[in-house]
Amino acid sequence: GNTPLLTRKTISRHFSDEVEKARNAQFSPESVTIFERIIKKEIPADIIFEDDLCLAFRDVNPQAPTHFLVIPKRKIAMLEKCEASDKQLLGHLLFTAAELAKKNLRKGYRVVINNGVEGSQSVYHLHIHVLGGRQMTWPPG
Ligand code: TR5
Repeated sequence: GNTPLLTRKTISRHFSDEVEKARNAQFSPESVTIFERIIKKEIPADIIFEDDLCLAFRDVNPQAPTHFLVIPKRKIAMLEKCEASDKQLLGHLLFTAAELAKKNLRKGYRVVINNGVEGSQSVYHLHIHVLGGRQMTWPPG
């Protein structure tokens, strides 16, 4: 009857595609992620900033009118894998996010790092989300 369909609909309302992706994503230290391929320019991306240490590009599936990612060129799989020697790099990523947001998100913005399965991380190359251009709500889902 209709029950399985209803169940699926209910589930999809609770768990978005992004969460589903995150639940299926596996952290594996050796695997090459899509973001490494973007850094090497093997795959196109809408790059808005680049320097020796980091790359910023627009999210392909934006969750706000402005949604871009700031990533380190050196691979750190996830926030929990960062080490004391990464402190300066982490600061640089956050500073870069703020500099880029300053340009056109004058009314405010949200900065997010998803870590691991329950944090809904789907790409295992550290990235800072910057979202803006609409009113954000709290708490995030
Ligand atoms: O869920 P987490 O925090 O891991 O975020 C991963 C983000 O990467 C999501 O917001 C995706 O929409 C985004 N993403 C995934 C791909 C991609 C991308 N952003 C820009 N360009 C992308 N390409 C070319 N390919 C992707 N698979």
